[in-house]
Amino acid sequence: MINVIGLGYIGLPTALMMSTHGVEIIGTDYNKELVATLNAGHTTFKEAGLDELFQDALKSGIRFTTEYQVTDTYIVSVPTPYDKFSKKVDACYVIAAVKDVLKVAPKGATIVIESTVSPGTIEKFVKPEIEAAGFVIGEDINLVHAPERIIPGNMVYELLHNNRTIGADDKAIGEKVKELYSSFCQGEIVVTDIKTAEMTKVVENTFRAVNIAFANELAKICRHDNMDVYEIIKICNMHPRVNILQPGPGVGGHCISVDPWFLVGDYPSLTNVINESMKTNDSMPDYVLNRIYEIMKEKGMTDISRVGLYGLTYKENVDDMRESPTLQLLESQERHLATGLKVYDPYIKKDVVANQYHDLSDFLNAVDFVVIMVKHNEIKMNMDQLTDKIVLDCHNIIDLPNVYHL
Ligand code: SAJ
Repeated sequence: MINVIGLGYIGLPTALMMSTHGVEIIGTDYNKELVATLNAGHTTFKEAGLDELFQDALKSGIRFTTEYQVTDTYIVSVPTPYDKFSKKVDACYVIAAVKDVLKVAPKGATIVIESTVSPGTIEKFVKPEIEAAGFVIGEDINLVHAPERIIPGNMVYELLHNNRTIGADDKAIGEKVKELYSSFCQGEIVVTDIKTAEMTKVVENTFRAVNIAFANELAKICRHDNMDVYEIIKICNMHPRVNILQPGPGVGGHCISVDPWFLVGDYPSLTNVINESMKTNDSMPDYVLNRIYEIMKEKGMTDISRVGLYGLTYKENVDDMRESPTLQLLESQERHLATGLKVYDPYIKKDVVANQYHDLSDFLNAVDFVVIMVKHNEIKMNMDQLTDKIVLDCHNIIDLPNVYHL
């Protein structure tokens, strides 16, 4: 039996996937409300295919509880935020989960950490906890790092098909855990050591952050000299060895906007490109706010309450708002002691910010100027409703004349 600790965006789908592939699973989370929701037969977030997977896992016998189980294998998938001041990874949730596991784990148990951590975190912070509890690593407790790679919006497919990395300092244990993940994973599974696995995960997300920053910087250069960044990227990408990403209103989510900071925090004098890239991405919500101001001035608009932000989530077609550029923009607006921007997102049913709408038509009736912050399919399908609006399209998806861009 496997005890999956942490039933959030990664732990829940992973637990469900294993359960539907013949592995006996008990999911544990300290959040009583979350466990109650799952036990009442409901998932806790929206994701394509998740509800079906959940129902299948229930039939396969998955159970959810707040209690840690006595078993031989634990998978820890709890959040790893970064410390806003030092930029270093904050492994407090991982450490707390491991400590709780150690209270019940029998000798010989394996703890697999899925949470993203910076290179050396397991050595520096997790191993000492295990030793302090009186266990000998490699004899009493085996440690493995198995970072996930699934993308919100396509999690179920990617869980099945992505290649994976297993980090274990004891090769035989690595192979054993590889076998466990092979129960459902159809991709290639590479076994390496723990520190290499930690680094690969952070590097993958850093690669993307740096490349998005490059696209964002190009958007700024092109705006400055009145060039079409999208046309330029399109042409450049016809070169066989060039593949530029797309500029946007900022980078959100819990991965690409967070993980690269771990490297900046740990290697401050060696991370110039990464540091500048993160600052470039973080500057985008403010840049959009400035574009709104410029366009309002050009159009002779003075009433900010006639401007609406379309989209609150960190990216399209998900209900996840973590580190969302829209929230960053609203915070920046407040810091400038201004308020009044209207907001709407089809995926956010609860009131989370001021002046939030829950119906597209009501929202559009209330504004003259729409800023496309997120490219949800809904707005692509309702483009005709924007013909009489001023539009700032931060994703180049609205095919109408008179649309402004980043
Ligand atoms: N974005 C751009 N321009 C682009 C692509 C993305 O501005 O060309 C923005 C998006 O709008 C969004 C952010 O970047 O705000 C991140 O979105 P994403 O869809 O690229 O990635 P995430 O954060 O949802 O998921 C990433 C994935 N990592 C990589 O692609 C290297 C995923 O595979 C990881 O599992 C996940 O992080 C994670 O958990 O680490």
